[in-house]
Amino acid sequence: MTLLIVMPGREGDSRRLAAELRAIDGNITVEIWPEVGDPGQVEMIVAWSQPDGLWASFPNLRLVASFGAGVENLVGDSDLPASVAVVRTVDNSLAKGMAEYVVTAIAGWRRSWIRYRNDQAHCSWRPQTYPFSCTVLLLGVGRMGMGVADALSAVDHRVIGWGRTGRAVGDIEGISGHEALLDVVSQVDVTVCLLPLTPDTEDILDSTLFSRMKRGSLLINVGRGRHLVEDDLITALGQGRPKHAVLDVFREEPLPLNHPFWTHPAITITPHVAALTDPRGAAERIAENWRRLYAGAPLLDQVDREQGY
Ligand code: NDP
Ligand code: OXD
Repeated sequence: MTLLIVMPGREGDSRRLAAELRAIDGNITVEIWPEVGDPGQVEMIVAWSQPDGLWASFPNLRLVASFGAGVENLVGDSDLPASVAVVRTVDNSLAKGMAEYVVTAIAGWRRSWIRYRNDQAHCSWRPQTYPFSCTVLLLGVGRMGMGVADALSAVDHRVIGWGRTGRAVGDIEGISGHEALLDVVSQVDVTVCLLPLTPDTEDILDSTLFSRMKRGSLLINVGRGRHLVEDDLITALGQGRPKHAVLDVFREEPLPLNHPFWTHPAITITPHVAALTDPRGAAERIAENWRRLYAGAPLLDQVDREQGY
């Protein structure tokens, strides 16, 4: 029985994950694609950006683990047999990394870091005031959203969470439904997209939403590029709703050289690094799911393939 790692373009992570898995459980046979001994022995695959048509080579595949939180490339793959279970790999460091990113992005914007950097270049001393209260709307209050909410609450931001079911968690006010979203977005200083990409959430950051945003507000997209209608954002930034966008994910990655986002003064770009999966923490979760697969026990972080997340 073999556990195969299929992460083209992430050779360093693949090697480190394989080493961590072997250290945790010497009985697991770990291979790194495209080096596969006997495809018939492969029962579990850890995947990220897998090539088209991969699954057909592995007739005895039972479980696929995403090397991260997002699973849109797995649940959206009609070639993946329905009998194969899908899990996410979400260790604590992923949510902490996301919390750090969002808190940093909001602080940098509220506290004028870009302006001070420019002022420093001109030896210019120009103190700015900043708003003393801040309300943040999280689109998605799952594993990432909860970590972000805790970190924002710790610095006294008010947090509102928009989810499919709209349940309140801890101090977070919970809402659901598109009308409620359009209503609340006009009252918040920052909107953060932390949604999974599904047919229901694709293109959610569009002109309808932007037209209802508070003038001068900040948009952060750390979900997926396909949540955002790019042309709508450029028009909306021209109208100050939102005033600035921090974008970590894009429809095409890497962002093409000639893309207008690169030079837009109201857009801050990071290269899909908001939260990185740590091979060590991931290996613990993956090895546990390997054990559970053979014990017939409930899997960690199993995805509802119908629901899409
Ligand atoms: P979870 O599955 O834990 O949470 C998803 C949340 O989205 C839930 O609150 C869910 O609502 C809500 N949701 C799903 N569908 C809808 C809908 N149609 N309408 C309203 N709310 C909806 O996911 P995670 O928090 O772990 O991750 C979220 C996403 O973050 C990932 O899928 C990935 O795309 C992105 N991500 C990006 C990273 C980066 O580096 N940029 C790193 C890690 C993740 P409910 O609670 O009601 O079910
Ligand atoms: C993830 C990501 O989904 O890194 O984990 O985007």
